Amino acid sequence: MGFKACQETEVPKVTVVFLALKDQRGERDPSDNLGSKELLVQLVGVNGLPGFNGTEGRPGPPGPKGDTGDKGTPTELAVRLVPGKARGRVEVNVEGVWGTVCDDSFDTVDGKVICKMLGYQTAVSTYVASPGSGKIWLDELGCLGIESDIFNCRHSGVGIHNCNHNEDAGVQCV
Ligand SMILES: [Ca+2]
Ligand SMILES: [Ca+2]
Repeated sequence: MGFKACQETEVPKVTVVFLALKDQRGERDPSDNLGSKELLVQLVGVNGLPGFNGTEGRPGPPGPKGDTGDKGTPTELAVRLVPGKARGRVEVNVEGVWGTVCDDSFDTVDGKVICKMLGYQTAVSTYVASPGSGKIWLDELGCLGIESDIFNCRHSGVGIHNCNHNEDAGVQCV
């Protein structure tokens, strides 16, 4: 009897219990060298079951407002009739500056392209309009009638002309 005797006879039994516990957890390593050191670990006991999950938290406050989107670029028409709407002196816009069109070689085919740009079907007549002022942007227009932009028609070059404002072209759209 006594501590010494207990240690000698009972250590092997406790070792078996420890092996079984390890098996339950599927962690048994055959190379484990079970000794008295590991028996002390077994005495600490097995961990309890994990607790239940906590309840879900409340939703957070709404996020801040997003930035305002970029402003769209307004599509300004590059042509207008003065005074308009369907009839007037032809004026075209080049980089924000309005100017006129010389009536040299100007006919209803050229007028048609302008009228279509303004949302009309075609041009029925052209005439020498009341004089405009400032730039004379186009001269010697030679449209085919299929162009969607007056600047795509053949002409003598933007700002190149031999005209005066008493030759400013006018058109009647329908
Ligand atoms: Ca000319
Ligand atoms: Ca022409």
